[in-house]
Amino acid sequence: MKLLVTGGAGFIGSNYIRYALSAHPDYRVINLDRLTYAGNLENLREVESSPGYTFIKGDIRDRDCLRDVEFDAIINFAAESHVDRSILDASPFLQTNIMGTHNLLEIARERACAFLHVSTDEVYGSTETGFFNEASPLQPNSPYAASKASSDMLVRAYVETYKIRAMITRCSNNYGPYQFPEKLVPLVIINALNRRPVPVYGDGMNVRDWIYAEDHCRAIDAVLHKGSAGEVYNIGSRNERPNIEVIRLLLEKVAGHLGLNKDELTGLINFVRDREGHDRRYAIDPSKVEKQLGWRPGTSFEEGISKTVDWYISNRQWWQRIISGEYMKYYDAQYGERLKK
Ligand code: NAD
Ligand code: TDX
Repeated sequence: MKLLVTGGAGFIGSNYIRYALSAHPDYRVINLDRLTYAGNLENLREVESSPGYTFIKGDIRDRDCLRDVEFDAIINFAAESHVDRSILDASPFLQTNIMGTHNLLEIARERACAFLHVSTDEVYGSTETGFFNEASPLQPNSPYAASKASSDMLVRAYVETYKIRAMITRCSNNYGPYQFPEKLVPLVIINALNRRPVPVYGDGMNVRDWIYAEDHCRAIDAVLHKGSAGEVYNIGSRNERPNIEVIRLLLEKVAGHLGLNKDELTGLINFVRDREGHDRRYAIDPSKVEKQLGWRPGTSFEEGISKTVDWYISNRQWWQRIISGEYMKYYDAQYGERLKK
């Protein structure tokens, strides 16, 4: 299997590449990534010299960068992924998430290869009650969610019109190693370690459904191998929590590491102005992927949060280099010269 992974230098993509190369040593994985602020080749240090791994610096909006590259399937992780940034400026979200996906769909059509599009539960919008299933209407509320919903619609249209072999996964909120520190979980851990205020949007009672990234990666692999063309699969861990509960648990774990009493860091909690259009609750029903593909999450929330806090504490250099901007230099040092030859 020769797999093109787009956005493989980001959080979930890099977790997937590590997982795929260890679960399937015969795989060839080509990582195509534009290395935006969220792309970091330091996420892939463990695998960068594996014979099965190749990196290409390229943009999913540019058809030419894939002209001479062969592959059997595409997994599309590449995206602008942060809701707050989409509120400040939607344009890069529309460019990459919609136009970039369209470009990949054209490539999948031309080459008749399989296409797995990694989407999000945010496309369904917010609900106070019940759970979204794969047939629920798409009601995106942020520019980010609208761009992902648009790309999902394009995938659907290409399946219907051109009969391409595409599938869509819609996953809930991920957390785990290598998540960029703009997202809630790493932001809380790092701010707590630095004894800085932890911003809580609104009343802290917005609910998200949390999944450990490695579980998401296993689900993607299951869909790649056992999923049916044209289908959508919701992926989630049945693990809803209000933000404030997640934040308190993280502060407790960090306090434990620092040898403090469990409530000693709660004074860092700082309620701030709410996010515009802040979705109140995300909740998906993952029974289709469970029943049809036999996937189950393997990591409980308590365990996953403990592992994640441990990881950020043991890998301070990784996030300190992001905060200082040093990580941006890694590409040139590792690949720049080699690629010029
Ligand atoms: P991320 O922001 O950490 O990584 C995105 C990666 O895409 C980066 O490496 C970036 O350099 C790359 N990229 C951006 N624009 C590109 C372009 N034009 N061409 C090539 N590469 C480009 O994101 P993530 O959290 O790892 O999310 C990965 C995917 O999973 C996204 O499609 C996202 O919508 C989806 N998703 C994320 C979550 C979550 O909780 N993080 C949940 C469900 C779905
Ligand atoms: O500082 C913060 N304070 C806060 O209260 C941040 C960064 C977030 N929040 C809240 C907003 C959300 O209710 O925490 C919740 C989680 O926020 P994010 O980490 O920004 O994630 P979210 O907006 O839920 O979107 C995420 O999950 C779905 C990913 O970023 C998306 O890429 C994915 O599709």
